[in-house]
Amino acid sequence: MRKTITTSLLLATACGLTVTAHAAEWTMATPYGDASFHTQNNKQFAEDVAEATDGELTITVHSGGSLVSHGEIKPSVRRGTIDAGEVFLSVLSNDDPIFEVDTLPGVAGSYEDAYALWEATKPMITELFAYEGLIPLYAVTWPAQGIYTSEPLTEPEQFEGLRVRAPNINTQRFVDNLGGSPTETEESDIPTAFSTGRVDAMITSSSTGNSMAAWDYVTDYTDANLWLPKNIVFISQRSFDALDEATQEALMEAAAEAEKRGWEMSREDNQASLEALQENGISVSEPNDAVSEALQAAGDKLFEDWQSRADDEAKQALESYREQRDS
Ligand code: PCA
Repeated sequence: MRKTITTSLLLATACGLTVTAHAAEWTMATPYGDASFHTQNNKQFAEDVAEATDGELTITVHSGGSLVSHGEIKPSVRRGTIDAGEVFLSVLSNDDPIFEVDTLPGVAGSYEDAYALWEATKPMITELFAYEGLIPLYAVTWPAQGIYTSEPLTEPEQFEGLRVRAPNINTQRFVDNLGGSPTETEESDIPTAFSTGRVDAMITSSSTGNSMAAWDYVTDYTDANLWLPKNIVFISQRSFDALDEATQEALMEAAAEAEKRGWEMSREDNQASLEALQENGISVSEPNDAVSEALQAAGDKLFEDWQSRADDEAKQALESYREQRDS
């Protein structure tokens, strides 16, 4: 884009014309497919930005990992290959444990609490992104995570050796704690993982179960309300700085709207997806006492492990969330 501006300015100067800079055209990559409410929200955000800026800034959303793979999205925005990206926040946990605070059982088990957790951890997350020349635009939660199996989950022993698909490292640890055998698999690879027999079960939300047609592979969904993990959408500071002030403002306003809308969409999608799962033959239930106890024990271990890795700033952010939640 910068090249285009330079060329047109040079041409215009050579011809003795005055011009205003060309409109900015951004690319945004997300690992999630068009059926995901996150992608729909991002596309709405792009439309809002184009409208609010009169086309001064247009954003093309490339979904389903079609432009850049999940693991490459943040490095690509940092390098400036693309302008904006969306990732599952907790996949960044190797950079800092604060990024996986929303995948710990028992920390935030409702939409209200999950949002309060986001507010309490946002300053630290924003600061860490800023070190890398990145600006978070908005974060939106998935519905609570549960467990998909191909038989009713009634006893903790069923986890022994169960090959469970997990979307991030923390979920893999959780499966390990339960005695299962975790495999990290991208959302878009779920159908292949099941059809090739690589996994027997998966941990994800009602939404992903619905958009990935879980009924083709499993029969039961245990709605265990494990945790509400977020996606984060971010841009490069460099791309932002290249915009004029009015465009920057319009962008940030649309981002605030997208965050609000996204959390609403998540709630609605959870309801609609739970219904769709059942309409398609999946039996949805809550965990019984024995299974709940096992999940609790695995979660406690996960939390201890997190505490041993998190620094004081991360622990402080969690503490301030708890104070606010309990006040
Ligand atoms: N769907 C995504 C992330 C969490 C979720 O609910 C996935 O399973 O990959």
